[in-house]
Amino acid sequence: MKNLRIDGDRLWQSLMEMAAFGPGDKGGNRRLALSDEDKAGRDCFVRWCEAAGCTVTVDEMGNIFARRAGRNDALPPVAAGSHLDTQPHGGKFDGVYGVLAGLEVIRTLNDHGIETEAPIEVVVWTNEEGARFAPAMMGSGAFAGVLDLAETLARTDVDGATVGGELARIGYAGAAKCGDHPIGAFFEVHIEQGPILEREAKTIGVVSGAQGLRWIDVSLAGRDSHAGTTPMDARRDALLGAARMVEAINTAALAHAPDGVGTVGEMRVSPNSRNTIPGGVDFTIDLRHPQDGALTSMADQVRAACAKIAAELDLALDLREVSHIPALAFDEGCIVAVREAADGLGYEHRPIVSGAGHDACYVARVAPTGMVFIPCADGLSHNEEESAEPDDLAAGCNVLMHAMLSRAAPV
Ligand code: HGY
Ligand code: MN
Ligand code: MN
Repeated sequence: MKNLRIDGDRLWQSLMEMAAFGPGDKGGNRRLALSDEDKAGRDCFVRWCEAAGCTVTVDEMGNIFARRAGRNDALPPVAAGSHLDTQPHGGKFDGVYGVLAGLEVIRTLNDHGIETEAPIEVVVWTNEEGARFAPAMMGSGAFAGVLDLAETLARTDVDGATVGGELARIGYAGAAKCGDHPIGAFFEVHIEQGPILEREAKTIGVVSGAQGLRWIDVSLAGRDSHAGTTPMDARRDALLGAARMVEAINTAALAHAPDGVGTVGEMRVSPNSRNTIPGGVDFTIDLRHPQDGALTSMADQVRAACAKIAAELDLALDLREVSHIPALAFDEGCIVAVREAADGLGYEHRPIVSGAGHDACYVARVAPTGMVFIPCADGLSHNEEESAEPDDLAAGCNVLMHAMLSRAAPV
């Protein structure tokens, strides 16, 4: 069994075929959650899994579970998985790699006629990115019982479409009860989305945990008025307030260096007319830190700064926390399984904490969970130029397979 290897060419080919669904303008992908492009990718994945002999079930949140039977189907499955949805300017590997690596494990076990005691599953979690519908990691969050299902299905995008309505429209409003699906162990393989593995020439990151995350939505209300006739001291300029708050958020992150990070990624200005002083601005805040205490301190500093700026400019301020995922440690047994698989395969590896959020962060609440990282070029992700080496993709998939087999007991 220890000489078992996946088919790296087939894995690469499947990644390139999946990349055809929702191509971006610069070689990456735009496959927003529950869009027609996401449906096309999902349908393709389901076809591939059924062709590999899997039975496929879909739950109320659109999470897809492709199951390869084990000798004892009463045992909870050992699962791999990630997400197929992408950022608006996404790459070909973020999320997709974890899904198709899981399928490649199943295809390899089929090729070699290997039976396992426990079933093997591959999971596609709905809306990991949170780009179209906030919050992120929505499907896995509802599965883990952290996000309320009804509230999640009612979340809307900027055009007012709801998660539930879009799931029904693309045919993935499944019958299975979300969360009523025991998992024996879950492993997610993912590109690092940062520079460490590449910089240190390590093939595998043995992920010990993930940093904490807070997402806050901000609405500012001033007063629309004429850009030419309104004196400077008579304005209630919401965009001026937002600009100062963006600077304050950056200052709060830097004040918690070297690990604190803060970003304003989305902003909508109203009425967005060049000769009207903006009376309304909505924007998003993304704060992260490996220590929860420091993350809270950053958030407190940001809230205080926003309140002060709003008062100075006579703006109404509404702050809404839409997501708070505390820093977490993965299951020690799964971490060891990943490390021992990397050792057994002879890959250079190092322990690493994830800077990004992942579905594994929520699944870890309900099942023993581990992650495997591989390098990506320049540590770049959430960018169409995201790329990874075929050999690294194959190495991560081999580690995934052997870590899974260590828990699924091949017979
Ligand atoms: O935001 C994240 O960390 C993930 O890529 N959705
Ligand atoms: Mn991802
Ligand atoms: Mn991502």
